[in-house]
Amino acid sequence: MTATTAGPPAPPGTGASGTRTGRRAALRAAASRVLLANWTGTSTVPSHTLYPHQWSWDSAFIAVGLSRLSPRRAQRELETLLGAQWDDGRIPHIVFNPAVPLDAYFPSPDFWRSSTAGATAGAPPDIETSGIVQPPVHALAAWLVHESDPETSGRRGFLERVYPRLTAWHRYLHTNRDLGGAGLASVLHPWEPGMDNSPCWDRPLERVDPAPAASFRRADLTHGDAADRPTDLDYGRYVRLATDYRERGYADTDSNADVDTGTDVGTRAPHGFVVEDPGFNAFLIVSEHALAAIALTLGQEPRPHRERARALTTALVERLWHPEAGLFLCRDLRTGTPIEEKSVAGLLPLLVPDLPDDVVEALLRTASGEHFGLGSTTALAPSYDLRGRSFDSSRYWRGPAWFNINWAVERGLRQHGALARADDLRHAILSSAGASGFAEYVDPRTGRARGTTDFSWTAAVVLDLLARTEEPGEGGDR
Ligand code: 9WN
Repeated sequence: MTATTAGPPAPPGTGASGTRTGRRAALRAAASRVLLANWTGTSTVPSHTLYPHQWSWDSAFIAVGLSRLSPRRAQRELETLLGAQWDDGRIPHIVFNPAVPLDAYFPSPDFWRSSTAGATAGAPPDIETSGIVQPPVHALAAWLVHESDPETSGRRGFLERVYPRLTAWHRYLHTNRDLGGAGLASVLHPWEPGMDNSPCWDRPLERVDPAPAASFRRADLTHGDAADRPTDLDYGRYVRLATDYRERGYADTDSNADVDTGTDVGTRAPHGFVVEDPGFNAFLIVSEHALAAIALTLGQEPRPHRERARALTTALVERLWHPEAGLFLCRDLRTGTPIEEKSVAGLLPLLVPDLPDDVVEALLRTASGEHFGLGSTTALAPSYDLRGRSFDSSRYWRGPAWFNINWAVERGLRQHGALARADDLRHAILSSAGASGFAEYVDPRTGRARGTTDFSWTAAVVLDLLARTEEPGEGGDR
């Protein structure tokens, strides 16, 4: 696959403004080419080689970037995804393209069997999807897509169409997925928080019996370097958890079971893996605020969304904040204990607007401290603790820096008034994304591209950040 090399934009204030503007235009053109090439006619693949279908949270980030190119296409991206929503409200993490051969990606539709195994949970009969979910970035994305061009959005009735589906999605998370009983949404598979092989999952996964290696065939190693990807043992466990969920008809709780067995979740939720993740819940809170903004625009009542966002914020701090660690930690609901690993997911609550001041101050210190090194030893936030015993600068979510996550951290820094740091991070994202050929992820110390290139959300966040960065004559909207 050809890397699209735009070259980094010149640092702020250097060189002739014409040169800098020219470089920004080249970067924008290169990012646009990636998204146009990855468009299938109704949605965008993350990568034609490694991920040849539609992914849930990818589409949310992609829609935000697409809105800078074509608001109509951005709306279509989200509406295609929402078209595969289940009757119980869940938005599946993959919507399969029937034209793509089964062996192009594993687990394929014949593994998930959503239209049959998921029928009781309300899976659509005519579209094949996975049965698990991904972080709820969608309402935030819908709001940003609307904001980028309110006129087209209003004319097409975009918010009217997506609002009921987005509220159903949140209702699913607030009810079916409140397995800890404190209001937070739980994840049932390491793919659900989007950070598949994070060291946070090592302990909870030890309890899961891996499916035998001979029972499935990975497709990812055909396109990716094994050193950049999860191990076979990880995959065996992913397959076991997904198989068990499918065999239970993708039911989130077991209504026949006794309620309390001493752990956080008891037997109500008979899943091998049940975790409260701060990143997943931070996106849920921000998206709940976005639903309030959407409701207000549509002349509906925003208060229930605001109240839910407030209640979730309180639960997030009470359950997952750990002052001695200086960040939020995941909570393993099978044991009722925090997972003592520092993941960038623990910094993502910076996205949440009304956190206590001492929490914000501690998060800002942790982001630039020895564990994440943001602005000191690293230009982009790594996915995992630089000093952690499982840190690996190449392997997927065990260290590499990811562009969607850094986009979110940038928003969080800006929101909490750390403007100079947000500007530096914005510049680092633009520079590294272009120089790496829009890599899926990069080594946080060297910036070397890892995973695949021409990756959609990397291009998308570039388009969004370029549009937000004011340049004389370009009409940015910061
Ligand atoms: C499993 C598509 C997805 C991202 C995830 C990322 C990776 C899939 C995989 O790719 O996960 O969902 O096959 O490894 O971890 O965040 O949404 O880009």
